[in-house]
Amino acid sequence: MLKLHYAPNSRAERVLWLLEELELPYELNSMPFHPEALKSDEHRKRHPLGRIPVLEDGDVSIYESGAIIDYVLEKHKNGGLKPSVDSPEYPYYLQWFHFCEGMIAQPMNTIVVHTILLPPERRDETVLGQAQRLASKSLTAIETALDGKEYLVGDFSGVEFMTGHCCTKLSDLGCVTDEMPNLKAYVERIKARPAFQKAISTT
Ligand SMILES: N[C@@H](CCC(=O)N[C@@H](CS)C(=O)NCC(=O)O)C(=O)O
Repeated sequence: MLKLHYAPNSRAERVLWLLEELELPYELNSMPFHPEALKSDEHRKRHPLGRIPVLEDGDVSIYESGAIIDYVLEKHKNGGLKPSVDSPEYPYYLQWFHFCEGMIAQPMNTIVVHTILLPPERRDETVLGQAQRLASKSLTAIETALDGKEYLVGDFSGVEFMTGHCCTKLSDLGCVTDEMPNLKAYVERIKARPAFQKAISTT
């Protein structure tokens, strides 16, 4: 049985959404998003930095959301929800899959820190502005890529659990503007999926 170590409103939603979308049986260890749980000795044995998500599958215990998603698709979906290596779409699948942690996650974290987590007197407008500009450039690239398309690479694919999930979070943070109609529709399309709704409402 798969076991997901999870906290609400975090990257662990990506994996929960995937498991729900694939209708795989799983056990959920939902932890509070708090150092007491995440930095405990017990959880540091699963993840040396005390982070989530972590997925256990028998003797396997793996972290990094992208690695987990790729692992589950290969191991439990026989490579489904991703183009085959020979497909012309494959390089773009890899590109958009990695765009999430490579380009969007860092400015998104900074925006969360400087608009929500830090008390107002410690927020830095310069740092926030830089992050917002980088996020906006990345979102504009996605907006262009979505022209005439419902999903980033062919039909609904593994990319959505990564870059698609980031887009929903940046939309919630007010970074998806009226100048990004393709992206707005994409976010709505993702948010309408029952498996996504189940994942984001799980506490
Ligand atoms: N690149 C990692 C990032 C993992 C990560 O930073 N997770 C956050 C939640 S979104 C976390 O556990 N933060 C707790 C902390 O920083 O103490 C991944 O994609 O899994």
